[in-house]
Order: sequence, then structure tokens, then C-alpha cells
Amino acid sequence: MLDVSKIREDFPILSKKVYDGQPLIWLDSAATSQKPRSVIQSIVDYYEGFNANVHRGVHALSIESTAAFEDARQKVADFIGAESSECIIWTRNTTESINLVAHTWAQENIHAGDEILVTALEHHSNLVPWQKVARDKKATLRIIPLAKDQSLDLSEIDTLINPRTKLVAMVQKSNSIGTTNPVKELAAKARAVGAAVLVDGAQSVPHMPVDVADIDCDFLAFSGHKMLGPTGIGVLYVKHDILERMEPFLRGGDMVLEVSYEDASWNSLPWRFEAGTPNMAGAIGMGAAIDYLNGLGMENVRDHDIQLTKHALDSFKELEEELEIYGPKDPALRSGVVSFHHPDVHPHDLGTVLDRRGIAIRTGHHCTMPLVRSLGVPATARASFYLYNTNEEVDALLDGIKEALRYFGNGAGTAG
Ligand code: 7TS
Repeated sequence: MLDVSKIREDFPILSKKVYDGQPLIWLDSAATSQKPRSVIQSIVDYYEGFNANVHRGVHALSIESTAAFEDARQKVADFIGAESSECIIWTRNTTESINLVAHTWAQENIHAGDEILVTALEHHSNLVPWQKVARDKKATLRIIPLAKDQSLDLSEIDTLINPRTKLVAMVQKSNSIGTTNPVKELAAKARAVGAAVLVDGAQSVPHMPVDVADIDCDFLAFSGHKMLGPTGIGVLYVKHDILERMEPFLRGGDMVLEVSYEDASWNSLPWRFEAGTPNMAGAIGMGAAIDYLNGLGMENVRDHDIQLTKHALDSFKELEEELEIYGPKDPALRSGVVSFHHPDVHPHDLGTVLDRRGIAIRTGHHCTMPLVRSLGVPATARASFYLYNTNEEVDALLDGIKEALRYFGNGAGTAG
């Protein structure tokens, strides 16, 4: 179990008051998480103590910054059970990680007539790049649909995953409705037909134990900023034997071994995929975030999410006549995110009423436009939880929603 009141003391922003002294209630961690003091301090320490470009200098500061940068890479490798730190490529975020695969591996491995399979739950980041690959390569993009309970409908999976399938690219935990997908089982089916497997771990890696060897995926993409780390740093894990055969993505400094005016050869892994000066402070901050998460234990982090989600779903039952709540009902199949909609209250109005009470949620389509449209609404209101949230904050959310329903309910809102 997490000691949440102790954890909250580590997050300076959580003592912030907004408007006329309302304590901040941060229920928007799926968009970005708040940062503990240790992460903020690690970035200050870097800039105050050993700021220098990595892999370049013979001087003391570059040796120190390179060691810290590579140490953070090793922490990431250990955190996700990667076979080696050579499999960890620093990127800017999940979006860049997925695009890297689309611009390198997919160019060599997807051909006319092939199929790429994604799920109906994808964030645009794991959909739009594959639309382009499919279009350019004359391949077909197929979608695993949703079942009635808004988990994946796997009834046709043995047709959807077939010998033409070359890539299964799937989100592990939906940012929009919280559904957790059985990626390990789907990866096994993909392997059986020789397809590669990419997992979008943007919402899973921060919230639950994720082990690439256990899932047996080829690619895993995630972002530092959703897991207590800074913005501008992300990760692409690639299985070693695949990475060895992949062409570089961006070309320039640091990714090369030998360069003549005519030609160039490539640096060893993983630097071959990291052209230009990387985000040193970001990587070091992400290493500090991993230290913090390891100190709590990812199983405890996941259990806390499940407990908060269960508390929210139980409390929301009071409004179940009026409020549509999305995602599977079983907290074991979903966690961390509760998305909802009221026919008489536009999500933006709801978000504004909650904001005046200091409660930050996200409203809109959450970069899952096809999914939200398939729910029959233009937008939803979404509360997302993390390790610093409490049941009392969930109760405050419910009170705020009730207040908004009093203002706007029964057709009095701006959007009916
Ligand atoms: N995949 C999933 C499942 C996500 O939730 C997000 C961001 C991304 C990919 C892209 O991550 P990025 O770091 O590259 O932006 N999700 C959200 C969200 O739910 N609200 O704001 C960003």
C-alpha cells in the first residue's frame, strides 16, 4: 500500500492553491504527471554541477554527464526488463518513438498486400503513422473492434491476425477510457503468424509493472513526462536482433563511426539511433523518476490506481441514471482513467465548473477521435489518477459533478 500523504509531500505543486484559495486537485495525469522534488532536483543538479555534451569531451564534465546519461538508460532497461541498455533509444516522447518505427523498420518490412493491425482504442500517435505506412506501401490497416463492455472484441481475432499480418501495434492501457488490453496474449498470436509487435506503453509503463520479455514484444514506446519525469524525453525499446538490422532514423552527429565526403558508417547501438545532441537533463530526470517509482514498487502503484478507480466507479453509481461512464466495469480490466458524459452538460462546461473548484480534468476527444466518436459523443470528461491522488479527491470530483449537473442539467446546458 502507498503512503499517499507522505508521497504528496514530495510533490511541491500539490500544495498549490488556485483561484480563491482552492487546493489543486490534479486529475489529469494521463495528459502529464506532476513531478516529485527528487526529479526536479536531479535536473538542477545536472545544470549546476555537470552540464556538458555527452560522448564528446575528454574533460571531466563530459565524462560525468555521459556516465549519468548512460546510467539513466540502464535504469530504463532494468525497469522494463530489457535484455540490454543497447535496446533503449532516447526519443522526445511516445509519438516520436512510434514514428521512428514507422520511418525505419516499417519501410523495410511492410509491403504491398501486407496487413497492419491496431485496436479501436488507439491514441492518434499509434494510428496516424500506420495510416501513412499503409497508404504508402499499399498495405491494409485493420482494426480490432470494441466489445459491448468497451474491452476489445477478440471474437474474430484469429481472422484479424493472419499470415498477411506483419505488425500488431496496440495500446496497452487506453488513455481515453482506461481499458487494459491483453497484450501478452495478442503478442503470442502475432508471433504465431510471424508478425512483429509494437506496444504503446504511454499509459501502462507509468502505472503498472511492464516487462518486455514477459510480453515478448519487439517495440515498446513510452514518455517520461507521464511517469513523473520531465517533458521532452521518451523511450523506444527495440528487441536487440531487430535493432541490429534497422536502418538509422535521423542522420548527423554522434550516430556515425566513420565519415568521408562520400559516405558514412554507423555507430554501435543504441547511439546509431540518436543523431544530434540528446536531452541530457531529460534523460537524467527520467532516471530519477524511475528511482522514485522503484522506491514505491510498481505493483503498489498499480494497486493504488485500481483502488482509486474502484472508489470512483462505486461513487459514480449514485449518478448512473444520468451519467454515461465509459470503459469496462471491472476495475481489473481498466484503471487509472474514468471518462464520462452527461447528455445535457457539455464536457467543457463540466470541466470549467470543476476547474473553479480547483479540480483539473481533461475534456475533449483525448487524441482518440475515432474511439470517442464511436461512443456516440463528440467529447467526454476524463478524470485520470496517479499515485498521489486520494479517495477524498475523487469525492470532491463527484461533488463538483453534482454541482455542474445542478447548473446545467435537464437541458439547461449549452449543449443538449
Ligand atoms: N499513446 C497514449 C496511449 C497516450 O496516452 C499518449 C498521450 C500518447 C501515446 C502520446 O504521448 P506523447 O507523450 O508523445 O504526447 N496521451 C495524452 C492524453 O491522454 N492527454 O494528453 C496526452
